[in-house]
Amino acid sequence: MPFGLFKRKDTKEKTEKSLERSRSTFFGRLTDLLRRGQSGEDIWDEAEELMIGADVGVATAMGLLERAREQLQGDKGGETDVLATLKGEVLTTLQAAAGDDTAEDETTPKPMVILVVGVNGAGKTTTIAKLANLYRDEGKSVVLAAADTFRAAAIEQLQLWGERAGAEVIAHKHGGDPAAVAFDALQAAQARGVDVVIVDTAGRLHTKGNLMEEMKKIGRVLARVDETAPHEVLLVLDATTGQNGLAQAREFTNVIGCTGIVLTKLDGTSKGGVVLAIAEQLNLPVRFIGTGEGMEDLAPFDPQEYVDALFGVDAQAASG
Ligand SMILES: Nc1nc2c(ncn2[C@@H]2O[C@H](COP(=O)(O)OP(=O)(O)O)[C@@H](O)[C@H]2O)c(=O)[nH]1
Ligand SMILES: [Mg+2]
Repeated sequence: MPFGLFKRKDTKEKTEKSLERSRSTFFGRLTDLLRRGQSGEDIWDEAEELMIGADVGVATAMGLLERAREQLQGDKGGETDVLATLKGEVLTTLQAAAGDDTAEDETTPKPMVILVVGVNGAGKTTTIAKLANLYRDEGKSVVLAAADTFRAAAIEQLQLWGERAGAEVIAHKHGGDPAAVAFDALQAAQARGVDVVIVDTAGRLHTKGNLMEEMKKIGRVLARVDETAPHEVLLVLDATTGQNGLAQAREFTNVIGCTGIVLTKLDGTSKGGVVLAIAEQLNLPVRFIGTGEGMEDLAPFDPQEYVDALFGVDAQAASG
C-alpha cells in the first residue's frame, strides 16, 4: 500500500503542531519580512540568512530566492506578492521531491518488505512502531524483524512496541546475526500470509564500514527469500541534526539504495527548513514526518500542508 494513503484527517493538525517551533522562529520572521512587500537588496540578504538559519542550506536557500526574484522581476506592475511567490517556489521544490505516492496500487507485494535504516538514535525503532500501528489500523497483519541485535535493549524495545501495535516480533539473541533475523522474519511472514514485514536495523554509524557491509548483507538475504525485496528502504533522519543529516543520508544512499526518507523529531526543532535541503539535494521523496514520541505521532508528508505550517496561517491569508 502506497504510503500516501495513510493520510488522516488529523495529518494537517499534526504537521502544524510539529512545526510550531520552526514557524515561531525563522519562518515567522521570514514571513514578517516578506509581508512588508518591499524587494530591496537588504530584504533578500536577510531572507537568505533566515533560511540558512532554518537549515535550508546555503545552496538551496540561494536557489529558491533566486527563482523567486526572477519571477518578481517579470512582474512590471509590482502587484505580485513577494511572500506568495517564495511560498510557491518552496512548494514546487517539495512537490518535485514528493513524487506521486497516493495512487492505489493493485500490485502491492505480499508481504511488502520495508527495511528501515539510519544512524543511532535517529528514531528508527519508534518509527517502525508508528508504521506498524498505521498498517494495523488499516487491518493489515504486520511482522517486525528485530535485526538490531547490536544494542542490548533494542530487541526488548521493539518487542514492547510490537505488543502495543499488535504486531508479531521475530527476534534472535542479542549479538546474533542481523541478516538471519531478517531472513527468518520474511520466511515466517510468507508462510503465514502476512501483509507487511518491517525490518529494524542497528544504529550503525555511517563511518563504520563493516556495519555498512552488514546492512548490505541484510538486503541480500532478504532478496534470497523474495528477489523483489526489500520493496522500500526507508532512511530515518533526525531533523534536529540538520545539515549533518544530509551527509549521513548520502553515505547510506551510496551503500544501500534508499527509496524514501522519514524525517523525525520535527517537533523538537526550529529548523524545519531542512526538509527543503533534503528535497533538493537527495532526490529522495520524504514519505513521513515524525511529530512526537507517541505511537500516533507520524504523519504522511504533504508538501502543501508542510508549506502552510512553515509559513503560518497568516501567510496563507496574505497569499490569498
Ligand atoms: N520528539 C520526538 N522524539 C522522537 C521522534 N522519533 C523518535 N523519537 C525519540 O528519539 C529517541 C530515539 O529513538 P529510537 O527509535 O530508539 O531510535 P533508533 O536508535 O534509531 O532506533 C527516543 O527517545 C524516541 O522517543 C519524534 O518524531 N519526535
Ligand atoms: Mg533502534
